[in-house]
Amino acid sequence: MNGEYDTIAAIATPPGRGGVSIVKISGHRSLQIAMQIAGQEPQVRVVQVARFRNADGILIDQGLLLYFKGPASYTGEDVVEIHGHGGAVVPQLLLDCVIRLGARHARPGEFTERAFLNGKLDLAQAEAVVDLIESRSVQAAKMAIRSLQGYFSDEVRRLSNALLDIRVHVEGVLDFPEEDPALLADGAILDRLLGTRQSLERMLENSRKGQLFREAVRVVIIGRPNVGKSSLLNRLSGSERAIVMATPGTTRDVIEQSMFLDGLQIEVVDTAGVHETEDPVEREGVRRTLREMENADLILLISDSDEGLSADRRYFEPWLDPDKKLIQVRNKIDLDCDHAKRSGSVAADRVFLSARTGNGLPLLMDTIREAAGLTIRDENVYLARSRHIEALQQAGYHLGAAYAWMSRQSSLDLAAEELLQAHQCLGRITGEIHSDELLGEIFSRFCIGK
Ligand SMILES: Nc1nc2c(ncn2[C@@H]2O[C@H](COP(=O)(O)OP(=O)(O)OP(=O)(O)O)[C@@H](O)[C@H]2O)c(=O)[nH]1
Ligand SMILES: [Mg+2]
Repeated sequence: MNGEYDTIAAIATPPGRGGVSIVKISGHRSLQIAMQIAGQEPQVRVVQVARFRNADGILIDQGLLLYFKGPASYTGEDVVEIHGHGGAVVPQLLLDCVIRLGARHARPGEFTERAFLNGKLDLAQAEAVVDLIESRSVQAAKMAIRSLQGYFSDEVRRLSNALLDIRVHVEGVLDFPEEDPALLADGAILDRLLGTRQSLERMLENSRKGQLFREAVRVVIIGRPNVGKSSLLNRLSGSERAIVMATPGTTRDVIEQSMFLDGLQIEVVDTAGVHETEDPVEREGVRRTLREMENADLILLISDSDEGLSADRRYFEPWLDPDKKLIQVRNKIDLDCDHAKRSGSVAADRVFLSARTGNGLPLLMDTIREAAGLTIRDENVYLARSRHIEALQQAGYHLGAAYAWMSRQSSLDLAAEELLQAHQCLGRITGEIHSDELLGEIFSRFCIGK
């Protein structure tokens, strides 16, 4: 592929102050440009110390030079990396030199796009590159690196190959019906189709689970005034983020705090206590609380007495969405020695704790993890994107239709068409089938220099 595309360049490190910056060049002119700037011939895969000069021979910087000869490089083309000093000026001067010597500015994601076009990565792997860079939790990063290594794509390909086998059979019967009439009648091919469909459903389920990890889980704390909502936010986040006072009506606005729970990012939201009031500021606070409840992935309803557990549930009932997960929390158990003793117990979705002492907090963490579906330790859960899930869903739909036609032993040609459609859906995930628009949409979301 070398020589097919023009030569591109970009600063691959983030802007601003920093010890080191990297200017990356990819394309058939990379080596020549590097030689002109460094005044020496780079050795393949050898780190060399070099002085970098502009076209007038003026020294700009000194640093390291690295050369990967295509196709054994990230993009599959000749790639040179110039490692210079960081900061606002030097990397830009180096890039200007490279551009003057015949490269052009790379678009966002263009290096990875070339890696895809040159067959170094498939499309799902290329997407994993940006997922890894943008991962917001340790779990998400782990899933992204697994996808980058090809585990997700391998699974898609396994399904795709199984489908191809079935298609070959069906097409064979269509072409030579007289030669092998028993081929479909014995049910073996139908069983295989069913098996493939089940594998696809499993993969879809695991992809849906993984989607949870793409964004932070929003946990909204609600309750009547003064029950200890702000105290709980502070305790969960280990900060003094919210004001805590003995006076009811202390919190009037929505307060958000980001935190990590076992490497997973959650957004904890403290709200104003809900009650009837004529105070316009408090009324606005209550309105905002109710709005936050709509945006929540998970709601923590706090009460500060045993009676409150049922009474508050009834009070909030009109605003509770039955499809939304709810955990009821009985706070202030330190004031009640019976409860303090059994802080480790949990009745259904009720947790007993003290925001003041921290007693019972680990149990709340476990319950949050469980309720938000974050207890997944399954290696096969994928950080899938919506487009992957849609493609899997469509493939499942076509397989269902193919099964229906085949089990009736009629309209085999329609079954073959459905199988072809399903096969193409899978091909779109890994990019075997792609359009320029799709590539544009995927790679434009990358950062420049990747
Ligand atoms: N003993 C005890 N007191 C608590 C506990 N949690 C909170 N409090 C006290 O309860 C009072 C109210 O606490 P906040 O956290 O401000 O309650 P809130 O629900 O945010 O109150 P508003 O914002 O006014 O709705 C404060 O005096 C806290 O010190 C607890 O676990 N035990
Ligand atoms: Mg408060």
